[in-house]
Amino acid sequence: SSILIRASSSVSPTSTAAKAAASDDEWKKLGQVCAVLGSQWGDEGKGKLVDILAREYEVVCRCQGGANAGHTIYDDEGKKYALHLVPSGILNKKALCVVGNGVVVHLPGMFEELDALEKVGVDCAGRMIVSDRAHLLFELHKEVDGLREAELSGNMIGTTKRGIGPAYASKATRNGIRVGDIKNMETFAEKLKALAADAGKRFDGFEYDVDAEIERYGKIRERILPFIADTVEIVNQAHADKKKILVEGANATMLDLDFGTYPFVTSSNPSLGGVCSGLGLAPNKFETIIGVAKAYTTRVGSGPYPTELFGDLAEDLRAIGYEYGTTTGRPRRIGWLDMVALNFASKINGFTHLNITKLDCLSELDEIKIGVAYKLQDGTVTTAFPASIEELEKVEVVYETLPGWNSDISGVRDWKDMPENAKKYVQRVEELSGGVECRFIGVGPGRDAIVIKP
Ligand code: 2SA
Ligand code: GDP
Ligand code: MG
Repeated sequence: SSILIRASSSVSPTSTAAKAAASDDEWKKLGQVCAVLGSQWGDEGKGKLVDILAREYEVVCRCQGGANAGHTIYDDEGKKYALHLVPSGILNKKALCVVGNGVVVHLPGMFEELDALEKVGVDCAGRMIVSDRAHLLFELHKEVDGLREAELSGNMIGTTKRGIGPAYASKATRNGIRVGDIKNMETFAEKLKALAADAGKRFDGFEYDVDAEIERYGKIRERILPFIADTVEIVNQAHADKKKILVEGANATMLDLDFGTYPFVTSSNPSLGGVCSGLGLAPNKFETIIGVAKAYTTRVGSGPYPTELFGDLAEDLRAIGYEYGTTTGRPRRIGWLDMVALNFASKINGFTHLNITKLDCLSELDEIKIGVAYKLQDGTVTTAFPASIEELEKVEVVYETLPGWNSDISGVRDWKDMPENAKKYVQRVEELSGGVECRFIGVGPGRDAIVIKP
């Protein structure tokens, strides 16, 4: 798969805000360690913010998930990049990119991604390291992902079929294989055979040429060795040396294995707990935790979605926001902003700031709704996010309606130039979130299309 998908004509070269902001003190106030996390069901625009912030950070880390993530970035020339496993800091030449221990790594896919980046002129050599403790994701995990989904037939999770769940299952079962294991090909081969035999016992239709895979990894071995590092030591040393560390969340809190709409979730913890355990950096080191939230919501895959929209409005928003999966191309489901879910995510992660993205996509609406509470079947109105998906499927959302601004804001770069009703929308989100500051407001896909709220 090509990383450079197409040059976009709609994105202007970096000009005002991002450049000015990069030298602005605002960035410095974000602290030495900053995490950018998804607060909804993914695809909030984390990649874009990480790419912008990466200019000010020396180390950019992924901590969980794998190539199920799809982070889209436009560079200064408007070239589009879709990153999956490689941290979005790769476009900043000065940043060291770290793939932490909590990530599940498909090595052939990772090298494909790096090769595609090199091909379009992104120099990756010596700029990325991979944790020796990270688990390897093999072709067999993808195969099992597909077989499990097929078994679920009508109740499919709607995974990305990238083998994520099965790879984390191997890790938890304790028969997984770690990146560091590739140093010894003899024991590596034994472990892979045992892993394949295990899957063969469980699934009738399991097809996997383990010998061919061992041979493939024998070849990959030479290439991966220079990447393998004790990232726990390196990241903590970087911290001790006062280097600035940025964390790129993948997936999102509502897809969290513990806090999301289980079982319609991913198999890692995209919330702050997973960041700490997936990197080996202690919680008290995190000064800034930015929750990224679309001004509306989207979801790919199955599962309850209280504020989901259908019909013309959903279709219009899908078209305006180009809401299709970055990894799989699947159309995303669309809904109103859900403050019950957002406040739940804020509680779990301790958001210090919010980045409201895609506010420009709401510009044509006369009225904008925000879900503020759920009415349960017994009539109780709650602002707590229910654990039970049966209950969630039956909630009635209580909405607040705000007037639209009926003007294009994609060219706005300064808060003072924002239409009054757009300002009111952002301020209302801040109020409803209990005062979490909406520092960043996305008004377009390009690097420069960001407004920093004073
Ligand atoms: P998986 O593959 O086991 O992690 O799938 C489990 C659930 O998690 C959802 N999931 C995602 N949701 C939104 N975006 C994701 N990344 C890609 C993107 C998705 C794509 O950026 O667009 O291209 O389709 C992502 N990854 C996992 C998934 O839909 C399941 O609901
Ligand atoms: P991520 O997974 O959170 O990094 O998000 P994705 O890259 O999967 O999806 C977000 C999409 O929205 C991408 O196509 C981005 O280019 C785009 N995007 C991000 N922020 C904005 C914004 O403020 N406005 C618009 N119109 N598009 C945005
Ligand atoms: Mg995405």
